[in-house]
Amino acid sequence: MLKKLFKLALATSMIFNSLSCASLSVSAVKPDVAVSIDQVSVTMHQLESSNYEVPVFIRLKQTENLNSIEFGLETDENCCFEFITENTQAQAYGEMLNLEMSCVSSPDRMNYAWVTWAQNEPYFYDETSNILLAIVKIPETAQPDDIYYINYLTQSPLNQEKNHVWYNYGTKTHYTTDGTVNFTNGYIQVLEDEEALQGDATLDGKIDIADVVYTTRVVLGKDSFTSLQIKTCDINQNGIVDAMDSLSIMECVVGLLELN
Ligand SMILES: [Ca+2]
Repeated sequence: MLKKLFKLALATSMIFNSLSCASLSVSAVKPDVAVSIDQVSVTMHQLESSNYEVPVFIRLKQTENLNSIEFGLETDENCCFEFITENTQAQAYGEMLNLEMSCVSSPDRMNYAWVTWAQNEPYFYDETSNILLAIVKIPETAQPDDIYYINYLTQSPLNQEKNHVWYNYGTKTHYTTDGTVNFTNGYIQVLEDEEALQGDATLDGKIDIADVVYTTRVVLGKDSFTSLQIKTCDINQNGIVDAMDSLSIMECVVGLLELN
């Protein structure tokens, strides 16, 4: 739960950082909306560290005064949407606008979500990017070179074909459903682990006292390693990380032993 809250806080700050105000423009031209789903690469080590949960951003950009849009998201049947942001706020002209986003995922179809995006403020002539965060859990059997697709859908939960986009024109609310949606599908690609230095428990590219402390905590059962960390810290290659390995890393730090 704490991890999810942290991810939410991180995503919220990214959303605020990515929002921008552009100049006013009023037009009767049919607006375009672009929905793009991130194409993400993760290493096996990153997957193990994040419990196979991968953050994916869904970015929505409007060119005119969009009122609302609905669309579906579907990922591989072996994956599920663990979490999708449900509400956020955007800043325009120095004011906060409420952007309501609700997501419905079906208990028997966890790899599917229906997104409803709407803004409370009816007159909004701005070019803005809005971002949804989805946490996609991929199977723990994932292997390097696996690809899990995340696709944009127009099919609603009731299996209706729906491409629902509402706009305002001028100063009167006038809804239409014939705008254009340009979409880019996303994916999660699994990569081989990067090479790590022997003894680099923290995987930060250098061997120092932090690696000794981390390894000692693992030896004492107060912390844990992923398989990549075990591989890189099992200095005497006896299959486990123990006090002898911790000592070897210490000797490396003080210059008594060369590990790499
Ligand atoms: Ca290190």
